[in-house]
Amino acid sequence: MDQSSTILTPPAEPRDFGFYLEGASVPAGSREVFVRNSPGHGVPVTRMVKCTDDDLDAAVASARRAFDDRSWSALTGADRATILLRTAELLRARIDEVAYWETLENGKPIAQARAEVGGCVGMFEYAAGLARSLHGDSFNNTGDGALGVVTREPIGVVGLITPWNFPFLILCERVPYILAGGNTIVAKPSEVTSATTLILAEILTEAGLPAGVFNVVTGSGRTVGQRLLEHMDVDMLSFTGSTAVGRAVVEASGRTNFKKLGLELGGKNPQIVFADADLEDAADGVAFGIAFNTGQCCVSGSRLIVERSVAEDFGRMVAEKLAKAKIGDPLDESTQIGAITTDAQNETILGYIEKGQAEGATLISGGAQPDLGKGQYIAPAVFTDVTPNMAIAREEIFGPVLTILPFDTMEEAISMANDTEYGLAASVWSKNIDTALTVSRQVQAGRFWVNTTLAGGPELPIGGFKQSGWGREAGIYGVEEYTQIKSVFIEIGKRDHWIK
Ligand code: TXE
Repeated sequence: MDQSSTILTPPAEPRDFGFYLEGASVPAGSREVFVRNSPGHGVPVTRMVKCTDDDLDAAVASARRAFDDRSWSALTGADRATILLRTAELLRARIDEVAYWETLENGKPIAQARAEVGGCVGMFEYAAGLARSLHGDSFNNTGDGALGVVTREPIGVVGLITPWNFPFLILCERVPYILAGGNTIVAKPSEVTSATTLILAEILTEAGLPAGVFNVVTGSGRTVGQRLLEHMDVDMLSFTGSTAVGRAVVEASGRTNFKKLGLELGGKNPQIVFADADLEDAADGVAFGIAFNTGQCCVSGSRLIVERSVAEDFGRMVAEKLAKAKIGDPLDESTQIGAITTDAQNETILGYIEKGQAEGATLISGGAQPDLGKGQYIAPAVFTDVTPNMAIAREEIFGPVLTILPFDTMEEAISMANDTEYGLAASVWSKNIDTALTVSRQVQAGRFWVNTTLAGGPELPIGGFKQSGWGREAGIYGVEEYTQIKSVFIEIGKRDHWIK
């Protein structure tokens, strides 16, 4: 790759990646491989191993052994922190490289990918602090004859299934916290975006993570993914992806060993804009919230709920902003909106744009497919004349499609915001503190933004209310999810005998 020019280019030949077992990369050998084409360029960029059932079993066995031999879980928090900090350092030195492969497989703009990977460095640094500060509790209100101690124990082998929209960011919102808690991991990245998970495996080994603590299997969700869900030797599973597969995850756990689950699923997130907001800021925020990552974002602000008195003007302001955002080659530094990641997702989004019009909504801007001579792109679409029952207003599209619904009172805005099976994220835009705080208290969402959107950091937990998921990732809450509590009751001195 030529890092010196402004526009990088895809590799001349696809790069081969092995899967990752026992602290080393395993080449394909006689196994089948699959090729990933860059959605922004339409050329092959990576080749991955189609892991077999035996490979998955070997990865779980590797994680099991590394957990049971206590080479990781019995380290001091300080020693675990040292390795997490070294990982952060090594990752910082490889930001450009990780961002390059992320962009090639996912289609997101390179500048955005670089910022995401930079953010991941902070996840490892923060989790290092948590490894040192994680602690239990004690109860000395038990009289002089006893002491109660509560310890936080790792859960064991954690399966980690991640999607293609933020392959590295979603991984790093989980891995450092899982490791900080003393667990071992078998990761199964999305089949279309596995490269950066495999690069992280290399970095972790170089940082000194014991062999077998972090393993990666590549391949399809229906084969190796499903086997990971059902595996009797996996103690917990963290899944991020579609609601449909989320259901399969819950069923598999119930059918097998009741493994603990963490789920981050879909969203249909409201952006509530009041007439007293700074409308310039709000228009920029709403445009960013729907077009960032081409709307392929579980926390995209896809439902604009705006006070009627400003609805028409504000809709126009957002449409004008979006029309100015630069759609282009994801490897171009100046690109703001990149490619749609998969052919299937491209079809889904175009299907919804058609359906919206067929249902009677008015497309006021976007929706076309700019011809860049390569790759697949969609200009952000904005719909007015939307009713709450239309599919475009209810279903997660996972693309740059914004629906506008006007409201008259705050109560109505809150009830429209909550009129969804999901509860992942929401934003309010208002300069009235009472309005902003009342809405923030009453909207059902795991993440809430006031006068901003899609913001956060390693300290802040991530997760959903309602059908958007179970549990929380990141922050102190994230590491606690990957621990279990043991209570120890200690008797001091001579026992008072039951049988005299
Ligand atoms: O997701 P899948 P897809 C939503 C979004 C999108 C839709 C479909 O609406 O349009 O899901 O995307 C693995 N057992 N989100 O089809 O299939 C798969 O290999 C075990 C929301 O890509 O859920 C991948 O690693 N694993 C979302 C991961 O699950 C299985 C992010 C996600 O893929 C499996 C992505 C199985 N049976 C999509 N089937 C969010 N919340 O951010 C698939 N997988």
